[in-house]
Amino acid sequence: MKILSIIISTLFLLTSSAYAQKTKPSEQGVKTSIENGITTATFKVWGNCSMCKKTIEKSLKVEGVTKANWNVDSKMISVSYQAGKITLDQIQKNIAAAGYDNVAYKGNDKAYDKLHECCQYERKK
Ligand SMILES: [Cu+2]
Repeated sequence: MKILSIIISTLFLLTSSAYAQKTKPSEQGVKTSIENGITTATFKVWGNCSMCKKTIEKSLKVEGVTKANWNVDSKMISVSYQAGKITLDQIQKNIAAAGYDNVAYKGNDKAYDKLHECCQYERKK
């Protein structure tokens, strides 16, 4: 009986830690897939126009990111990266530092204020 309770508590710990990982803020509202060692994450980034697209994508011209494409219409970004070189969290921080709200972080206010008038999108609530 003691062994059984150890097994049950181990299972409980495993499932609860798996649950905790799934609900990390940086991973909420993010779809990821891995192919040939490259992770691709898709998530929402608030923004308006093609100038926003340039700014958002420029914030991801960093080591480890192999591709970044923000869609003006759907406001979804698709980022491909090498998980050993950069984390999803860092990617989302870079976008926020450029002034853009995203699923995990609110955009930096000073950077937002410096954006072109047409780029001052309606902020995430
Ligand atoms: Cu814009």
